[in-house]
Amino acid sequence: MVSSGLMSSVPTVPHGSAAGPDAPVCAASERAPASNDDPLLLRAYRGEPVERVPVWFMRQAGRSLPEYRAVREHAGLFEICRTPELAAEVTLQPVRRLGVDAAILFSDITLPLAAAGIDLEIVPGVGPVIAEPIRSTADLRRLRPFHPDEDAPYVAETVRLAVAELDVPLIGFAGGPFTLASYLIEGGPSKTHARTRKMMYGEPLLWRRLLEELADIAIASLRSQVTAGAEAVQIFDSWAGALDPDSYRDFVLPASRRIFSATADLNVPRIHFGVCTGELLPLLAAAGADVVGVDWRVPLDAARTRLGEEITVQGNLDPALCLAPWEILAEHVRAVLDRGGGTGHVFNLGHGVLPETSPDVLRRIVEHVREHTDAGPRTEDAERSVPRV
Ligand code: 1CP
Repeated sequence: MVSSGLMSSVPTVPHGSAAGPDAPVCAASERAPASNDDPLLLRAYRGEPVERVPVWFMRQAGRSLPEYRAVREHAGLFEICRTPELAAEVTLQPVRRLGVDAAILFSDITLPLAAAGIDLEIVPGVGPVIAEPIRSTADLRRLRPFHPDEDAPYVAETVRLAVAELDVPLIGFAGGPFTLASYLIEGGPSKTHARTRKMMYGEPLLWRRLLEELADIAIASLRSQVTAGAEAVQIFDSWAGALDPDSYRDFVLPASRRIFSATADLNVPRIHFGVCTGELLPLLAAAGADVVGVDWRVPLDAARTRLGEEITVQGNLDPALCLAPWEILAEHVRAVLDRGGGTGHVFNLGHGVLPETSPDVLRRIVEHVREHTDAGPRTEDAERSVPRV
């Protein structure tokens, strides 16, 4: 597994040596072709038959871990994100403690917005709060183009530091266009996204310009993370499920497609996720995703029917089950695995780890996923465990 004590053992890599969005990306032309020696996670994302189902948890780094809370006592969230040694350390913490099959970069979906000129703070107990929300064409000017090399070199450096210590893939990520637009327009977290939908329906030109800019920010950010060593990326359009399918198709899909088509040459698996997206699942795939993250509201076998066999599914245990007695939780873990069908499935929660979750429970889930799927495909699953073409 990963070694401990990253902060003392890893030499600092000079800033600014990673390629930005304009620099040539080695990934497309120089990345080794897919091979059986590739990490389990990547083979599962590609839909290949695997010896067992890989597992990681959204929000695995963070408040459920005492070692994260210890770092947080001395540094704010963005301070951690902007200090590569700290951000790499908290990226590695869950891999060491839980034995998961992937690390996820420690950052936040709103960080590139702050780096692109938006006055934004993460307020404890609230989330991202924007001093002056974007509600007009004039406001939109405050959102500058995002150049990761100059505006946020610490992200690529965090990726490099973490990857040097990891023996599992690092997943990079970016916020999806609807979710970031919602924070910018509402000025912070919202239950209804009412102002967001008001702009979407009422000022479609302004909306489209905003979403194009947000797509460009995500593209630049993802390309820079992959160039620095991320081996898969996830687009968190967490709140896109606030929309009906027609509205998503008309008002968000063009921007999502832009992100997926401008990252296709990176040749890494790209995951598309949002909560409450049962009705949107085929559209999340149509954006160009290789993998669709499914929340706990849709059983994985039903999700697969909606998505088609070409798409790998990721999920989808209800995070609240991690607070239930072990036997009940274990039964649900097995149910998720059985509905996932063994092939083309990466085990995860249906949304992020709740802060009150015990890390010991997460570790036990990892072990249980291994025990339940380790013996290779079970007889009844054998048919489904053939490669999908
Ligand atoms: O100070 C803290 O520790 C506050 C909690 C916290 C953390 C740990 C926030 C504030 N952001 C983060 C880091 C973070 N954010 C990560 C890395 C950790 C990991 O996954 O292991 C990631 C992937 C994110 C992504 C993120 N931020 C999303 C998408 C994922 C999801 O949960 O749907 C969203 C929606 C955000 C916004 C955000 N940042 C923080 C909070 C509390 C919120 C949500 C606020 C809201 O309800 O709208």
